Amino acid sequence: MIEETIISKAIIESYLGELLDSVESDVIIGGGGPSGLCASYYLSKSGYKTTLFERALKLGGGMPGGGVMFNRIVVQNEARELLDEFGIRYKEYKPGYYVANSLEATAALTDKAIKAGAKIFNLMTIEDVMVRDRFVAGVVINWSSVEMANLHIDPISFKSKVVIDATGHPCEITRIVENKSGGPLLTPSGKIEGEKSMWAEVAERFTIDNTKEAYPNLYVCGMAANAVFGGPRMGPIFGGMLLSGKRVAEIVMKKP
Ligand code: 48H
Repeated sequence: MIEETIISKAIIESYLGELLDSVESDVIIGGGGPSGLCASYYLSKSGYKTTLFERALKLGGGMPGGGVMFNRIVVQNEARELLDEFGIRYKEYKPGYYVANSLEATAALTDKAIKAGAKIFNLMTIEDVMVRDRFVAGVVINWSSVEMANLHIDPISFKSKVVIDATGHPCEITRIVENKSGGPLLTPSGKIEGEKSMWAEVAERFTIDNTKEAYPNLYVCGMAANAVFGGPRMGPIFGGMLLSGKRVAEIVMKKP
């Protein structure tokens, strides 16, 4: 015999328990694309209480779509060890260029992050941040369906020592801080510098070099790093996204 109300209670209790526990975290990550998932894996694996909010139903951001909807990604030599770490299979296409299935890559990143202990909430949008005397102290979230239906429903707040903006091209969290905090960002102009046109080689290096603090306690990784600090885009090569996710985790772990 199967009792439907037991199914309901199991889902509600299990989900709400995790949500309640995540109201205070060490690190909150906005965005579950490759860089955010990778960061959540390394932070959780090292014992950091890590919560990730993803607006969409499914994780992976721009990764599952590969290049022009061909579900393949390319990863360069420098990031090959990350493919091994996540158990993502690949083939060498030309020396130094590895091609992988983008669906397998997305699934592997998600699986490893959750099993390492990251608490991942999909269908939730970060619509604001908490700022205290010029540092970020957490995020303000609402159901993505509320945002999509344009309903006037107040959000709730989640606190953390660090927030990571992994929202990709739109760099949404940093944009909120820029618009509302009243203080300059830690960029050359004090504002979002803006993403530049495609130049894969420069862009891949730029992502890693600019994975850093953009405002006190707010770090950027992945495509958001290029958008915030003014780097080019790179197309469907994903090594920089993975390396940036790992790097932001390392930087946060070194933070006093
Ligand atoms: C909650 C949000 C919010 C919000 C957005 O775009 P992503 O895949 O980001 P990255 O940086 O990990 O990877 C970038 C890569 O996919 C890419 O676009 C590349 C390599 N482009 C190169 C090129 O030339 O175009 O993922 C960001 C995620 C998405 O899933 C969004 O839904 C989510 O963030 N998101 N989640 N609250 N306010 N904003």
